[in-house]
Amino acid sequence: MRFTFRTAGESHGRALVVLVEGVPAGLSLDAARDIDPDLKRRQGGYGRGDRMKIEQDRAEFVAGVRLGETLGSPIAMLVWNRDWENWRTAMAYEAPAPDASAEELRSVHLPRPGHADLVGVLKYDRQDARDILERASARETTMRVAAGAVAKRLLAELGVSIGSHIVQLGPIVCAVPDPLPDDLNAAADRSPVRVLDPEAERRIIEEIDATRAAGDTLGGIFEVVARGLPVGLGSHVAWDRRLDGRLAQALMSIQAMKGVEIGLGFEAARRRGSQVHDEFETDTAETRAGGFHRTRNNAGGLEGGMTTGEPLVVRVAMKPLSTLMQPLKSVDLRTGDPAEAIRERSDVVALAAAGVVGEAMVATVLADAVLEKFGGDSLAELRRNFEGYMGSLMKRGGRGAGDGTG
Ligand code: EPS
Repeated sequence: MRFTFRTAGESHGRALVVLVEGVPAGLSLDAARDIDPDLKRRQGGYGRGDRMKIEQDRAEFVAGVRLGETLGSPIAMLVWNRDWENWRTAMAYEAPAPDASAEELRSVHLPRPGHADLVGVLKYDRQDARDILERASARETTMRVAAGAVAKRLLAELGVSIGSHIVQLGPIVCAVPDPLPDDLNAAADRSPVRVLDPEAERRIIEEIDATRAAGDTLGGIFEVVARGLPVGLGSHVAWDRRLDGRLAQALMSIQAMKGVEIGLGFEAARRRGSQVHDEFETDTAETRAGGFHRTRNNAGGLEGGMTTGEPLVVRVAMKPLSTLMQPLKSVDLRTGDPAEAIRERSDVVALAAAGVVGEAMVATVLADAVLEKFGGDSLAELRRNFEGYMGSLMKRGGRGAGDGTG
């Protein structure tokens, strides 16, 4: 059994949908309790545009859940776009009236540098870049977050929790407390820019205001941390089973992400081995890590493409949003003449939201790795398989070789 999902939906279409497969039967799941809080977190953050005043994303189940529990069947969810009311003509499913104007259809002929607009119209042979940007829009991440919330619910049953925070916005680097707060999301969500450094928070808000005034945009870096993972998710035996690669793919697939670091990341390349690798000690209290402890976690919770039992720590770099109110040079697709890119309503920065999307993508990869290792058609079966593995790890009791009975 594997955890997979597929989203569909255009930014100003009628609704966004997602189909989630692989969730075992018997998982308690409630949209208002388990999905909507993350949808709301994704809509927040200082620097978002006016669209977020229109939308109040709420998930509705349309399949796979009955009487508050999963059935083991595909789970289908839907979020209505409230803005659709304002886009009924431009985003109609039917062919337009012969006299419909480009304005009415909100056609886009001035592609934005950095966006999917230009390459998309060439590749898909479209005249109107709206046919591309509606799907390329990060509004799609709403349903990634919905799928991720289901994955988080499943992982929580095994004692795994996932949180995120912002570590850099534009040029401003945040101090990161060590250790991180136990409830990372509760702490980060108290900040309008989801940082754990009040001094940096003040400077970040100033930077966002100045950037907005200049008609420009910002990016930055967020960090996702997953705690409570058992040792041994993923595998060293095949390239496509290595968890580091799977995480990087999932995170890089988020709109506007340009880099992924695990643990020390690029910094490891600048140091000697002795300053990088985490030494081992036995520690029977470290049950999730199989009775071993690492003196530090530079590896970010992964060795050989497998979880170590230490916290998983991943950082992701986001480029500045490509819709600028002070537009960059472009070309009119109808004439080939030089022009300014369109000024669609947009955000100045969406990094706080991106961190929530990052949590969701990490959750889906980890849920998949859990199902790959432990399987089970029901939650009870998954739990038995998980506990059997944890029990046999503890029989080894921090010894390098098992006694053959475990
Ligand atoms: C986006 C442009 C803005 C953002 C949108 C992503 O939307 P609009 O064009 O409707 O103002 O608000 O993000 C969301 C709608 C969202 O839910 O995150 C874009 O072009 O990518």
